[in-house]
Amino acid sequence: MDGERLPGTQTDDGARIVTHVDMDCFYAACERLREPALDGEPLVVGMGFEPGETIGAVATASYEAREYGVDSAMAISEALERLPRKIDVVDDPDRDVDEAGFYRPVDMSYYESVSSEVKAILQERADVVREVSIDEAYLDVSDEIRWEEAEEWAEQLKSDIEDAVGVAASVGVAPTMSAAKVASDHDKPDGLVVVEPGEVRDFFADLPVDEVHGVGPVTAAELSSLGIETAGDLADADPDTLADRFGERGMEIYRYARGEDEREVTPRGLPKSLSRESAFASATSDEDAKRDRVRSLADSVADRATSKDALYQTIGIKVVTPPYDVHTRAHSLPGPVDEPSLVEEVALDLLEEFEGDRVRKVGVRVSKLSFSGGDQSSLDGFESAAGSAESADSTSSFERERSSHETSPTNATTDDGPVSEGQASLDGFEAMADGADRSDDDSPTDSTGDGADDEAAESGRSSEGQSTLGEF
Ligand code: TTP
Ligand code: CA
Repeated sequence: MDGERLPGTQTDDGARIVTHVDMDCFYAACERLREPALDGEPLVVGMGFEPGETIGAVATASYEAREYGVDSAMAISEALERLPRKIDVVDDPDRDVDEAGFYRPVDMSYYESVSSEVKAILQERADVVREVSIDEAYLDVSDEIRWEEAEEWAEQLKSDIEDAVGVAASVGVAPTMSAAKVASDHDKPDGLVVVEPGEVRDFFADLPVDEVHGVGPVTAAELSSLGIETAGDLADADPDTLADRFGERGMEIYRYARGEDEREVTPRGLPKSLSRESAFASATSDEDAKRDRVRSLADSVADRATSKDALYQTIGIKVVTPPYDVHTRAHSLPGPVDEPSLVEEVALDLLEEFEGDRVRKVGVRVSKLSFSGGDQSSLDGFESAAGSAESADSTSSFERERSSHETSPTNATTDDGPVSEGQASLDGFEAMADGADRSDDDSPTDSTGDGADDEAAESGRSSEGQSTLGEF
């Protein structure tokens, strides 16, 4: 335990809110998606499962198969000993078919397509997303949420992924990347662990030392020989001894065990859309409150787009009415723009349809994004700007919610599909959009300012966008 710090002293105002998302038995989950009969069955995915084939390795095993001792990287021959193939035992009266499993070969392109659906949702949820593998990403959500909201937010993220894509994620939220990773692993599968600033040392105290980020089995054995069995032991160990024994890496794992990790989540991958939403304390039909909130969210989303050098072609809103009916409406412009005032104006116009309705929650989204300028390298993009512009966003929660709940989708559009125009009050859009300079000579802002905007949204405080209302 920590004798040097008082509880809560890690909670400085600068503590980031880092989320680590890691899909559960990912390849197996993908196989189950297209073959639901595999649900609940021991399932092994890997190479070398052709009849008679014993060469190869396990890529992953479902949690049911792990109970038989089958796990990633195990030789196929060993996996088959522990868990025979059902097909091999089904006609053998001496073998128990219930103690056998299903084997499927790896199909990377399919897993990648499922992964990109998950990543689209993640990119929508945070300004800063670092995709680190096919089934894993870090999100810095410091500007999106407050610690008090972290659990509910993470729960929502998990259920949105599950509903939209059909695969389960484990999520960890913590003030550092290393702690968030440990947190996401801690309660797998279907885990959700939030470790607030000031709780990190307590959280780590009793964990086996090999759960610390960067501690593998070999290091764990060496640490054990020093009497260090838990992460708490490591945090309390003599740093000089660790440095002598393990060099710089010794100091690194020592710091991680103490909840100290200066690494920042840096983005990788380009978002498909940007959105922000905000709930009212209780459902309201106060038109000013609804409009103020939408205005703040629109400003916030437009700021994020500007800060990411993103142009958008579709602007939409989400309105949640009691009990929990989700309505989305969107309008597409003739071309991509970076026009914050337009985001607000379109959002407010779309909101008019809900005049008189009691509303629990509102959201604003820009989509059909393109990244035609600015510092592409800062986004570390794998995708070309053009590729991004073409990307459909049909897996976003906005789209999903619309398709599953929307009552009258007259004005709705998919990001890549044709738009049903015809809102009289939107006349003049084309002229405005055409008039908007499609080049990107708006210089990007350094800071997103999202946190401030969120606060504005939460408090119902209107923002400076008020003046543009007159132009409508
Ligand atoms: P992991 O996230 O390590 O494992 P997982 O998602 O299967 O299971 P968990 O619930 O514990 O997170 O790896 C992600 C995918 O990467 C996994 O589904 C298959 C692939 N993989 C391999 O192909 N070989 C390996 O040795 C490992 C570890 C993973
Ligand atoms: Ca995983």
